[in-house]
Amino acid sequence: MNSVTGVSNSEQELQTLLSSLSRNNTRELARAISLVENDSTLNVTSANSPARIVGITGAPGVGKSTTVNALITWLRAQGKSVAVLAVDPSSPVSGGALLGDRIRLGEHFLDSDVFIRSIASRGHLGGLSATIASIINLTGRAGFDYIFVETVGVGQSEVEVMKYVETVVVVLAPGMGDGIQASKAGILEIGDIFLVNKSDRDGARETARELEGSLHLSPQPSEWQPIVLLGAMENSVGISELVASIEKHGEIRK
Ligand SMILES: Nc1nc2c(ncn2[C@@H]2O[C@H](COP(=O)(O)OP(=O)(O)O)[C@@H](O)[C@H]2O)c(=O)[nH]1
Ligand SMILES: [Mg+2]
Repeated sequence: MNSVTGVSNSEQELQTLLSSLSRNNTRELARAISLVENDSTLNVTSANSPARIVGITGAPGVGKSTTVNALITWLRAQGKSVAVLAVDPSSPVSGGALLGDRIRLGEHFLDSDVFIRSIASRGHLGGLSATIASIINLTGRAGFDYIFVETVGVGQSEVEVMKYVETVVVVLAPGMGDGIQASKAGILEIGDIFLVNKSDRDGARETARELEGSLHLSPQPSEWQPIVLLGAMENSVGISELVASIEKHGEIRK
């Protein structure tokens, strides 16, 4: 704490970093994120960034990270810059799941237009929500075209995190009882786009059909009807449809 201004050292450092945040200086972005992560009194507002902010959620193993990887590859080919925030609300330190993601996303680590960051929550639910909002805003201020927020699973914390994105993509896979899991967690209500991944496996079409059935049962918001897509993200099958749907939803949200 500065005894004259009453401003904490981390607040001061954050203000300095904010004035120079850019895509070309991800070291400063990373530092700013750490400050916000470690001090829940620090808040960063959005500053109207043009970034598309997209949540990727779904049960473990359905292929969320594989989907993010396919999205990065596709968007980079279009010259877009991409940030990925991998949120693990349950773990105080980055666990095995995120380590696996790191390896999978490894091919993008040397690309300066790709920023990948794991976010582990040290606090409780409310703390995480405030923190994730600030971190998304920081990343937006750094000027990325796309910000993907990937969660590790489906649960109340994930639903909470998805309040801070514009477009929610729910990933499911055949034969995992995900539909049931997702509906229990309240994920079905918040999804804008449903991706039934692993369409190379048996049962994907059935899962998509069941999903469409259950979506029609819930009351729909007016301007956007949730859509169900099939894909096999390991081979980027269906990636152009996924990007097109994300774009379309983004335009409606503007
Ligand atoms: N058969 C098949 N497997 C996939 C596909 N996409 C991902 N997987 C596999 O599913 C597993 C979990 O993927 P991951 O992206 O880590 O899932 P996450 O836990 O939701 O992030 C990995 O072994 C992937 O290789 C796909 O399109 N088809
Ligand atoms: Mg993952």
